Amino acid sequence: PLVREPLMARLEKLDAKQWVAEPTFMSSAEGEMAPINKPHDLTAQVGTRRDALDFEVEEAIARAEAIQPGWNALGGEKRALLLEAAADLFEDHTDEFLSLCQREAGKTLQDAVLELREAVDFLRYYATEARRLFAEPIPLPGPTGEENRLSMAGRGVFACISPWNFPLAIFIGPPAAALASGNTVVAKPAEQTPLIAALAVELCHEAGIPEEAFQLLPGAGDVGEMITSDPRIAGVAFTGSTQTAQAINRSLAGRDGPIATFIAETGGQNAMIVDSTALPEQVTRDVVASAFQSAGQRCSALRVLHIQEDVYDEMLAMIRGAFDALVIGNPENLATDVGPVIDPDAKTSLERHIARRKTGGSQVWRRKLHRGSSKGCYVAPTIIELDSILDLKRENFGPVLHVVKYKAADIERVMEEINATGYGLTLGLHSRNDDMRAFIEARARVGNFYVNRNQIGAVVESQPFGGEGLSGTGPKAGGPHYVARFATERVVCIDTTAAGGNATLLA
Ligand code: UN1
Repeated sequence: PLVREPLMARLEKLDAKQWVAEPTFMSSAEGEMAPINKPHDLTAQVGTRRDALDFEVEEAIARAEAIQPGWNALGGEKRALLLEAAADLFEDHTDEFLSLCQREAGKTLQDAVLELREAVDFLRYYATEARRLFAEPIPLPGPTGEENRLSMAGRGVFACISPWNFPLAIFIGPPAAALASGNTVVAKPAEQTPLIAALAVELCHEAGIPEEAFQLLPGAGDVGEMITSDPRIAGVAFTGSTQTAQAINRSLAGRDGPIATFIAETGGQNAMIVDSTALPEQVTRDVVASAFQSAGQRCSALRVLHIQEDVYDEMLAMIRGAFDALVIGNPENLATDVGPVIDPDAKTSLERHIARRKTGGSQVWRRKLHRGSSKGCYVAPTIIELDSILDLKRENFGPVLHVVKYKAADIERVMEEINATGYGLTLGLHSRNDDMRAFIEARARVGNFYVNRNQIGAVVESQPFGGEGLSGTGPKAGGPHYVARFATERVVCIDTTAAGGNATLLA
């Protein structure tokens, strides 16, 4: 009896469980319950979601606003303890989170484990940051007779809008930072993955974070739009597409009231450069992981591989060999490397892109899909040859790798083209030439530059993550400046001379 059931058996038992996502404060209103199905089997239901109604959004913000001063007054240490208690509860619910990552988001077990790890790391790291930044006011210099100090406080109510590709880690990271800073939060998860978000919020409440301070508002873009256009929202932390970030930016600019803080982490057109000094086995391993892990559904994922002409045929042959060995299938099977994409729309848009490149005359290699794949949203992993990264007009968010051949003499132009995409998220380099590394590093305009390794899987605190340009506003998630961006600074200046300096001047 002391031997615990193996993980896979425990997860299998959870397969029957139906989950529900609803607004934190449910009204008696009868909203429509929408089914959430597995991306890899659209006939299998995981649970239901009820979107927040307009008046529920309205009331949620009012509640969050009312409790914010009290939450802020708790101080950094107490807020840190609550976030750490939530992290402990997340770990206690490992099975449920892994099961939901697989069933609701179509993640492989490996991805699900990494996702939970990252969520817990965010909670613990931002708790540490709450202690560091919100402890005692910082004394500032000044002349004798003047006392100056600076302290940090929450801004008010933060809206956190998160994507389906990291339905737990990126759902919880920005709210954890906002809460750490003394803000209260209304969180809208992606419409595809509200169930895992609902469990995360529930556990935060169980840990002692007041329900009013962290509320869930499930819904699609209209709910997000209603939240961000509300002048009571002091800041928005958004992760998702560049287009949506631009729309939120316009909406924030157009509203009356306080100037909102905007933190956005968006898309990429991520490149890797492989020169003739690179180690082929290492390149193969890292290219395949960067392009196809998580079915390419990471904003950090490699999209355009640039290989030096001298080694192009050899490298591509090895990469194609590893590509041909990828196991595509049900993410609930342990052996699977590549699972489904998130939904039918994602599949359609990727298939359209691939078809267009084929018609345009590009060389295209595709894997065959497994039997039974038509029940789910599978896109066969694909490699496409291109002349230039600038042939791509937008991010293709899935298991599609583009390959460009370049001549050593053209490396300057290659870097110019990569920068000309306007995105600036991740860049990879495989080279054993230190001069080449210095050359690329000096020209790279990306948030995260990875050398001789894969270019995904940034670790909280070790590799703070986030881009520039079309890829986002910074600051870097999981880095030392992130939590501070959710806060406001207040300076108190006291005249400590007996009569008071101004009084003396006026006399
Ligand atoms: C995202 O995909 O939205 O480094 C960003 C990584 C992850 C990327 C998260 N932290 O792969």
